[in-house]
Amino acid sequence: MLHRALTSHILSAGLISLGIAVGLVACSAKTTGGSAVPVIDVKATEFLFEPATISVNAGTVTFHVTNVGEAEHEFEILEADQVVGEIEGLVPGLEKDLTVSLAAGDYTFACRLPGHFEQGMKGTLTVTP
Ligand SMILES: [Cu+2]
Repeated sequence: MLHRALTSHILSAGLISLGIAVGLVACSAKTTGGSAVPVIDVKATEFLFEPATISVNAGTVTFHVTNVGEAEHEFEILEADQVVGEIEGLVPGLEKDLTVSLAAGDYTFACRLPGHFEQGMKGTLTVTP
């Protein structure tokens, strides 16, 4: 009798802590403030971005962009032809953060300095709900 009661107590305690763990994971993935903002590292060089394809969850995202090239670049996030956020004046060696709040949808990112976009400084950004 005692053994049976103890077992069911342990079992329900296990289920409760599992529920808490799942809740925490779901929560941190959706958090829009605090320290849980995902950081995406992007490298800019002549004449491309690495990676050129990025996928993130909707919400607040920080893009940490480093110019590893030898020319000045910029990093613009666009939804159709609307600029959602940008980093300008990214001289060689400089790294800058851009934090934006993104709704689900298809975006592009680009360096629109003369000739750069045309030579391949662009990428696609997919934001999933
Ligand atoms: Cu550029």
